[in-house]
Amino acid sequence: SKSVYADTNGVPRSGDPPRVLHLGLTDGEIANRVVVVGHHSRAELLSSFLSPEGSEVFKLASDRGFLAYTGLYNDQRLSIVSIGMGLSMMDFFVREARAIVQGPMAIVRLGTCGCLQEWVKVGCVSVASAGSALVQRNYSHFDAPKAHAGSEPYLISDLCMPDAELTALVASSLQEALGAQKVVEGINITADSFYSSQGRADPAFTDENSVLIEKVLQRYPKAITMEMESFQLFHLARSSLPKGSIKAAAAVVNVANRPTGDVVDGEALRCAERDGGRALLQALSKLKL
Ligand code: R1P
Ligand code: URA
Repeated sequence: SKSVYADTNGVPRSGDPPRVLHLGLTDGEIANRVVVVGHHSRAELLSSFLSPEGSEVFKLASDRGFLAYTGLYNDQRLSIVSIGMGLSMMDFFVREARAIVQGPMAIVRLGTCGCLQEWVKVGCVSVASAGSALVQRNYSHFDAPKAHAGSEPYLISDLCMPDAELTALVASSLQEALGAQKVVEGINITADSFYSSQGRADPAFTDENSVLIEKVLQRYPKAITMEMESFQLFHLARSSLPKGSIKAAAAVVNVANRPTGDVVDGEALRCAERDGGRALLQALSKLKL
């Protein structure tokens, strides 16, 4: 009988042509240059800037929640992929995309985030030029408190850096498109939850996170943004083989100012996604790969 998939100890594929399991894509269906986003509506919005290679822009929605578009921008082949949320989805995306693309890759994330600095207005876009750190719930601290007495409830990692050249292109392209006053550069914090490890209060769980944001800012006073994927993208890009074969950068729209409680309105978010996203397509199309 036909197996569900082959190569279970590697990067499994199924079907004919053989498709990677979760993205549902096969060789050549996405480009070496990718804008990766969290929300399908953001991907759809940006896909309107692509022109088709054939009769229409390539589009594929996988049964695991990924949505990919491939077409041309400035005569360069480019993809826009929506992955959903969190460290695992970014891991699925980077690994399975790497498996179906030949040669060097450049990946830029366009996300949304909460903002840790009072002075950064909602609707601004922040570039993680100074790197990203991961904040993880320390599971053993909660599950085996006696064995782990005195341990920290949250683990804060060292910084992981993006590709400097791609990041500089992304920052200058965003400044040109949005105006310099709308673009901020600094450190990103990626968290493994929207809730506990982002310091949100939830009376339904034991989280021990009332001083978490304070601790993060003590270690990284220039931390500006908090979201859920950029660190994983940078980490996997740096771990890719041959070394340096994936270049990564990340920009995020500030949708919520945590110190002031301000939140962005729908129209301002849509504008930042549209104009910011187009700026990222522009930056990617100019990069020498
Ligand atoms: C949480 O609401 C989601 O929004 C942010 C976070 O990283 C997380 O994925 O980014 P996206 O809007 O790109 O999904
Ligand atoms: N996305 C996040 O992960 N956190 C926020 O506060 C807003 C968007």
